[in-house]
Amino acid sequence: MPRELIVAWSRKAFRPGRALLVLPLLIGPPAAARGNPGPAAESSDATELARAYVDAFAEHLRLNAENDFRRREADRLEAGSGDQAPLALATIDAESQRPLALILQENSRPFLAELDRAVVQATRRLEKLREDWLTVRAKLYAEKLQLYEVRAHRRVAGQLASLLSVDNRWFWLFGLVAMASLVLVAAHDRRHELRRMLNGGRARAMGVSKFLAVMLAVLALVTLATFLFGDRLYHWLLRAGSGDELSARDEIDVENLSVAQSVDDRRRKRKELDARYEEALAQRRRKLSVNVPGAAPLVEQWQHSEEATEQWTALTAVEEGMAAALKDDGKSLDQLAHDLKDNTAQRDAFLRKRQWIRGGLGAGLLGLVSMGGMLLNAGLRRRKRRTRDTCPLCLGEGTFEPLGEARSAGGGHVALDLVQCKNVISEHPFEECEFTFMSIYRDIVKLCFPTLGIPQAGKTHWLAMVYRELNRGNYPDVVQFERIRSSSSDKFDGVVDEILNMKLGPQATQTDRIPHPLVFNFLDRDRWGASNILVNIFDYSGEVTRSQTIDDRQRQRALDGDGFFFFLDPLEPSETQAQALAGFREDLRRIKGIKAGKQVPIPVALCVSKLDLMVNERYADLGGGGVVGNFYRDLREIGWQFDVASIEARSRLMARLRDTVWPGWQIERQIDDLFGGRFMFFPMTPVGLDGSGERDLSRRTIAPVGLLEPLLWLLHMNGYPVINDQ
Ligand SMILES: Nc1nc2c(ncn2[C@@H]2O[C@H](COP(=O)(O)OP(=O)(O)OP(=O)(O)O)[C@@H](O)[C@H]2O)c(=O)[nH]1
Ligand SMILES: [Mg+2]
Ligand SMILES: [Zn+2]
Repeated sequence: MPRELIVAWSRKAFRPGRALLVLPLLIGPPAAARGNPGPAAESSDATELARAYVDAFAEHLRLNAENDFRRREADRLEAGSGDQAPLALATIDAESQRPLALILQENSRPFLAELDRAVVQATRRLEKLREDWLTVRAKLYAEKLQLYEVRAHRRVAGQLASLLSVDNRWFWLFGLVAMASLVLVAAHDRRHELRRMLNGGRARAMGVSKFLAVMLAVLALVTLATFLFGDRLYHWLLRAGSGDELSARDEIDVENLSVAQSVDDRRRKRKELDARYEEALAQRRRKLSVNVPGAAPLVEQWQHSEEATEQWTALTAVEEGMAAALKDDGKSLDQLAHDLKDNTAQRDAFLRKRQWIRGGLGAGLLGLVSMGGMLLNAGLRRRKRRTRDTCPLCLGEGTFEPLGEARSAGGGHVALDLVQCKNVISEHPFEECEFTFMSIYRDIVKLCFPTLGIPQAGKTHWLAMVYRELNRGNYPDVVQFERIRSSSSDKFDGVVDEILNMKLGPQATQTDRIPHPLVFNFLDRDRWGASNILVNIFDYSGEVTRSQTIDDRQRQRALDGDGFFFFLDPLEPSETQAQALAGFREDLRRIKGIKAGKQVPIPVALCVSKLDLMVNERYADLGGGGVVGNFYRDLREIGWQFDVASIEARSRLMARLRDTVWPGWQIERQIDDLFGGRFMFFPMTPVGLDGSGERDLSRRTIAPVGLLEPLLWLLHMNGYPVINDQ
């Protein structure tokens, strides 16, 4: 996607009104989720239960009959009685054996055929009976379950339970989807805050997003429960609400369980019996298969009749048992129908109430999501208003006044409205903020980064060179900086000119008023939508850090930033600087109202400038070797790339050199507790490393290194992804 498109999209797509677009999602569910409210709602459940019961019951009857049959047969066979025909055959003379066997076989055939037919018929009858019974039983269960529900619904807990019943799960799901969409919108809008949090910072103004996230979690939990546990949860709640020992559903389950158990029981018995029965059969077969021609088919016939008889016996037993059970169930059903008739009014009330509950649930979820949407909308609007009305210089709110009709009058130019902050900073002498800028920038989010550090640490020189580099487009591809003209940009044009052309270092920065910030229009290339913000860099005088107290307005304003450039001067001993850092830490804690042990989640870039002048210091060995020489060499090896790894490597290298430059000053320990590890050393020089040691700028080639890293890092820590993570 071309960048213009991304930018246009990111600006347009998140007008707060769009957040409400997710609402229609919720209007879908009633139609989708409207089930039949009558007994049919449970009937599939009841049918399942009934089928389980009927099948188990039939199995139980069958096993019972078969077991009986096998026991009897085993007894009989072991006693030696039974079909003696083949045995008798053996006693007859050889010639008559074959014809006689044939006659016997023929005689038995009609009986066997009759038996087979009876089995087939009984099977068919049984199938029909099973269907009938299943219908009755399913109906019985459905009525039972509903009667129980009707009764349980008289209590509040029962009504609450139906919120979670399976037929409402689509409501929950759609509610969840709608809420999730809201949370996504909120998360996208607050992505910088989220990243700031991930980077260890504290996100501001996340109230609404947190509320939405909690709602989402609750909805997700309920939805998951209704989908996973379905009616089990509902019945459990019904029972808990009605205070019964067993719910109707439990009773049914118990009944089913007991039949299933007796089936298991019979199966186990059957196994013992089978061993005995098979043995008796085998013995019998051996006895019969005497060496008589034609006896084999007789034995087979006998065995067939044995099996068919068993089957028939079992079928009749099942049929009888089932018929009796069906009759019983019919009676129970009549009774139940009677009960239900007595409860008609209640039942109607129950059905109506359930409809109302469902309607209420839908309305509740709709309300919840609309409320979330409205809160989100209001939050977005509030923030927008605050951004629009806050002066980046004095932080006054609602103090802008239009300026500039006078300017636009002549020349036919397009009028670019200016606004000016009329905030009164002090009464004696009377002073107004007077910060002036174009009104088109009012709506853009502004980040403020002050420069701190003792006088002459190199703040102004650094900022001037940063300004020059950014103006010349020397920044990484993933970002874009655009200068915005202001009084301070004019001033810095002059400073840059002095440094480069007149080869003069900057003048000491004055403390007469809060410095006007150097403003850059910054654009990142966030893949979730590019962001456009104004970066305000305030160049404070070193006096603000060294000698001002917390009562000074300048110091107060200087400590109110989204990140700090704290300059450390390697040419100055540690005492003053350690004190300045301690004072900074203490006053920041006081201004932000942070108790001891708590952290301010603001990043601090510890900028160590004047790298090139370290060679003249006492700690450096003459001739360029030693610690400082090694440091230069290692720096060169690491290089000056803009990625996390090399920024960290340079910071580590600087931390190692710290003990040489400022023996005994535990910088990291001094600030770690307050900033919770959100600091980094940035070795740099706005002049360059060639010709190290030479103070006269006219004899130096200007080749600055490490200028932009601290700025990019502060932006990165504020949630604008500009540094490569690999
Ligand atoms: N050689 C060299 N000189 C530097 C470097 N950084 C700053 N300087 C010089 O150090 C002197 C002080 O720099 P400034 O930028 O004015 O210091 P500052 O921190 O703004 O000082 P105040 O405004 O008084 O707080 C100037 O003469 C700079 O030219 C550097 O990296 N190398
Ligand atoms: Mg300065
Ligand atoms: Zn102002």
